[in-house]
Amino acid sequence: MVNTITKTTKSQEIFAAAQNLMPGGVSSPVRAFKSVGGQPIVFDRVKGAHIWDVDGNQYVDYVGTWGPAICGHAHPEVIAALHETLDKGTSFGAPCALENVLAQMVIDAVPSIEMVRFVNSGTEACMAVLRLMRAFTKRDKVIKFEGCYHGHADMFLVKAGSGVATLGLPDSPGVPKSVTSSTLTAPYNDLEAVKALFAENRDEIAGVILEPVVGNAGFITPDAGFLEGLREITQENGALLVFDEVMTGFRIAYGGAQEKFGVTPDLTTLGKIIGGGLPVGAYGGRRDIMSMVAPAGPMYQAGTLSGNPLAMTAGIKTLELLQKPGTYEYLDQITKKLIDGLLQVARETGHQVCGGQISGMFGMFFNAGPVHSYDDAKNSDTAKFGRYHRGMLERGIYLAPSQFEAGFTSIAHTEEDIEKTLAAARDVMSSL
Ligand code: KE4
Repeated sequence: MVNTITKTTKSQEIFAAAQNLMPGGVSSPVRAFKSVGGQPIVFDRVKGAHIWDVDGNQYVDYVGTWGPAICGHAHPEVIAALHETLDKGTSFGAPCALENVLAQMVIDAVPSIEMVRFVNSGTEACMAVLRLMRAFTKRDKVIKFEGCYHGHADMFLVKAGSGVATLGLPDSPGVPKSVTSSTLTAPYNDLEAVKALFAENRDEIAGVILEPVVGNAGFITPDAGFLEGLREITQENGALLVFDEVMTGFRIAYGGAQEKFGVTPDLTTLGKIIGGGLPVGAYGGRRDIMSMVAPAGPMYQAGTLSGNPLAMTAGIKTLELLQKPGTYEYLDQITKKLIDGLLQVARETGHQVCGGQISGMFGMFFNAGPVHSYDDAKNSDTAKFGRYHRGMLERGIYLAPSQFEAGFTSIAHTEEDIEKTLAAARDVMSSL
């Protein structure tokens, strides 16, 4: 029987107080449940595939702190490694051998990366990689895709996904036109639009940056030939190809989307999983390009806590766990069972849906589909998604609080978790 959660008084009290202290009561907008309605739950603790809120309710978690918890929350080996490092201090602000270890693991794993620089978030990684693209090519313009999200730096807040899409914001006030005038956009999966932009801006475009699998407009996969086409077009135009793998890195394959699809960009950004739940971002790529980064070269980028031993430790242990044979086969199998089940239940209860998964990343649109672009995704019934989200939450299933976010599983998710989720979905969708 599907249990329903009724007591959430402590969450409500804490969230009410939070709203007086922090804008919207949150440290990041999408957490406020604005687009799905209802009150966010306040977490007390997490373990494996599960969450406990401050009222003692337990949930199956499909957000995984937005990707990092791919080995399950608070994995005992990660926690133990952190305790060991913690006894030696938290941050050095100086070289530490652990940076070499994680750097080597990233270089060994990601086809495009010959050298890497650690930062503290995906936003920082994307900001830095854009500056590097411009420094290397001596060109200012960059192409991004509608619905893709590359963090909240000014120049990327143009037709962005994730929280910008969730809140339906017309990008953001405070971003000067002078900054976004160099940001060109094209619909995802539209190679002709990209060719046209290169023709209209000959020799002015530093490069193209994209999510090789989109997780910030819901779950959108690249059409056959799209990534290969971008590789050709950028090469033909003396521009760089950059994969923002902050979400897909180490998630859809150990070597990310570039390994999965066999297309090697010039530069890559990473985050989330490589920090194992602590703040880490990274950018890396061809040695000749990365050699421009200070102090090796003239392009400046810096950070007080970059490469700190605690974050390096969590990342190292997480990647070690992911190297275990069968990891990605398990993620693929458990997530396929989940999304196939959700789509089947939705259709059996009369709803128009589409969706899919790659490894431990999935998404479902309330939309007959197919969804190839952000415009397609925006045709989804977001009000119905909100009712679905709330119904699942009441039944102990924690989904990303937006139609324009992907979902994540972990190696800690079990068949039992999936069965519970599908039972809850049948209950909810029968009464949507
Ligand atoms: P952070 O600055 O949030 O670490 O990374 C920014 C970023 C860059 N690139 C991609 C592809 C990303 O998905 C992200 C961050 N993802 C969102 C979730 N869609 C973070 C969650 C949030 O903003 O609260």
